[in-house]
Amino acid sequence: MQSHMEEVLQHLLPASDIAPQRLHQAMRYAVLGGGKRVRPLLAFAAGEVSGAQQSRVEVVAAGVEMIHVYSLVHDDMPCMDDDSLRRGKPTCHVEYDEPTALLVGDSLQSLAFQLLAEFRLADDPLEQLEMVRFLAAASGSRGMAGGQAIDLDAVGKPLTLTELEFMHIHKTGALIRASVMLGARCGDRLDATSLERLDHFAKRIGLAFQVVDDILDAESSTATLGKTAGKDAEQNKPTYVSLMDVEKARAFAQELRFDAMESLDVFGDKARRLRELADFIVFRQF
Ligand code: GRG
Repeated sequence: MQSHMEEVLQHLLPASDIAPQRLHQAMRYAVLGGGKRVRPLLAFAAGEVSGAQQSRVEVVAAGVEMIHVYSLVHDDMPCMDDDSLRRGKPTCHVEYDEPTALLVGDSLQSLAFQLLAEFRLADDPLEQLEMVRFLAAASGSRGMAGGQAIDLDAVGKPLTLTELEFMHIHKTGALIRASVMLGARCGDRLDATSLERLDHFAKRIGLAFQVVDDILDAESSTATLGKTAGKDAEQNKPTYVSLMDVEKARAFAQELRFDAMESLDVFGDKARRLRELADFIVFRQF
């Protein structure tokens, strides 16, 4: 599935010989050839729950990955996290330059919404409009970008666990939730209970993703992660490891996994791939 996603992204990104070539090359550099593709995989797995057509989920999967990559490119810039390594290669502004990286992020965000408007994702156009709205809300100031603002504001400040959770629900959780909910909405209409169960799964696994990310940042090497390890402690950032210690953070990730899995019970075997992904998110080493 990951290699199929690579082909989909190759195809949906502007070709590198189309003007402006340098911007298109940089967009392709940032998106292609790296990353775990967790969000696209979640969209495909959620689409299995509702019997979604693969061609529809592909567009949603590409859209959420483009928003995600835009956030990584901007996050790595000197005005934010100032990092030089991402997905095992130089960050976009290091490989190209800062203005180009800024435009890469801007253009990927626009392209994501262009794709969601351009291709048929649902039989009912109003349902499709709601999907576009959902992704916009998840990405903006009351979702991912807002979470980033809270994060930037929190550096060096003591946060409570509740405040930390609030930040992550926005910064990482919102887009993970959008990946699951939009993937599912590409298929047959699900009843309110099923949508609520899926949403609960997405929220729990989104938080688990972040708890594990904090553990890996504290315990893994830069080579394994493909991005600079140990930055949280170096920058005095509040994390689940700094607030709880590693063992408690591990136990919390397991609790979240258990809760997430339980919410999939109603879907039986249709949620098999979502369960596999939940395991991947919690047990991953990179
Ligand atoms: C700049 C608007 C704006 C938002 C930035 C998501 C984010 C907000 C910044 C990314 C920096 C970061 C370390 C976030 C916490 C966890 C996270 C989202 C890690 C990266 O996601 P992965 O592990 O990355 O899915 P890959 O490279 O595998 O896609």
